[in-house]
Amino acid sequence: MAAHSLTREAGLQIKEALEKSGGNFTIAAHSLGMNRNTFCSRHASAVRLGFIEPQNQRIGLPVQPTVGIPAASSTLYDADGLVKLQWIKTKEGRDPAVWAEQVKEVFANTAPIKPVALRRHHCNSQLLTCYPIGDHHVGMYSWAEETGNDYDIEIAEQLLVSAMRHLVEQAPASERAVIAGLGDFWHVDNTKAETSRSGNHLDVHTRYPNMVRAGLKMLRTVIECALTKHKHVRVLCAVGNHDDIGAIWLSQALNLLYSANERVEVETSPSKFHYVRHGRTLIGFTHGDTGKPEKLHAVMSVDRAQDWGETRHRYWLTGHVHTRKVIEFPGVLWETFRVLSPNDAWATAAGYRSGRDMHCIVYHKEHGEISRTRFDVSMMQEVAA
Ligand SMILES: [Mn+2]
Repeated sequence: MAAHSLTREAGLQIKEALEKSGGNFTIAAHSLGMNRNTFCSRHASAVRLGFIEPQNQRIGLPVQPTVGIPAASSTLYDADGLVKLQWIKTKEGRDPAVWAEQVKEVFANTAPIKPVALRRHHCNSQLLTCYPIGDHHVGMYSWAEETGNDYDIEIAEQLLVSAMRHLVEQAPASERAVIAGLGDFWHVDNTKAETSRSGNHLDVHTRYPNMVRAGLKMLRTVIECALTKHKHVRVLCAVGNHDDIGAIWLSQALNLLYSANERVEVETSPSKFHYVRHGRTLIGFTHGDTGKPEKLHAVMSVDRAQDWGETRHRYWLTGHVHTRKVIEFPGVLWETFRVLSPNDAWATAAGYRSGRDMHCIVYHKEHGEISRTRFDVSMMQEVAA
């Protein structure tokens, strides 16, 4: 080891390292085995001492590697913070060219890493992707000046189709998919703009037949979107408190529409509760207007006693309250979802305020829910663009 001020050789070494690195101080410093700060201060000294011309400091030809490896340095600064004097300690180092040859030899005897094959086919059959559609209230009219957001059959379609396109794009190519209407797909249940259950008169955007046409069209787009990614698509439309009748004929209509398509299965059971089993995963679907959350795990265990015993991951997916909530009960995780549709005037006045989104959830045969993707209504314009 020898301590000395910055020699011409050391200055030129700095210059060469910088030229070889293409002007990158970090790379140049590393090539000389020193940290960047040391390199920078030595570079400043070299410039100050005239070994490096400031205007040419980043221009030059590649040079031969050197064996002088700097080990440490001490710098004396003047009152202005400029480098006044510098001592550099060097030690014998390996010639980088020799070192490079040694590294090459090491890797020459190493087998190249083979790209990992995407076990798509095997992987896909393990997964099921679920697209729960929260209360979409097709046919509802909402006026932004009154409620903060506009809503009509066109906006209903744009929202649902945008959400589905985004979610399908993000979803894995699972073999199975479930499109689960969680109820209240329709806003009204008769031509008098009322629900059939309670006779409440509601704000509607259009005539009932026009609502039906728009709703079927958007659901057809949603199903066909899912078919671009998933081999088997199951569709279920839970009965809500707004569409006691509408949900029934909707299931029947979709079943007829896809009767010739072996890849689509539409559930036509008039039950309030629907179940899908996927390996050791069991998912229940219901609107949520009947059967309190704390009662549903018992409902599932009775309705699907054998499935209950053979599964380990159980879920209830529900709608109705237009807000997100997850509760874990013994043996089952209950969840209720937000919706894409905005509040109508009644809900706005009643003080309901929730975010608006749609999820797609991926379930594994052995491990239950493993991932999910969320579409926020604010993403609609981006997806449409
Ligand atoms: Mn409802």
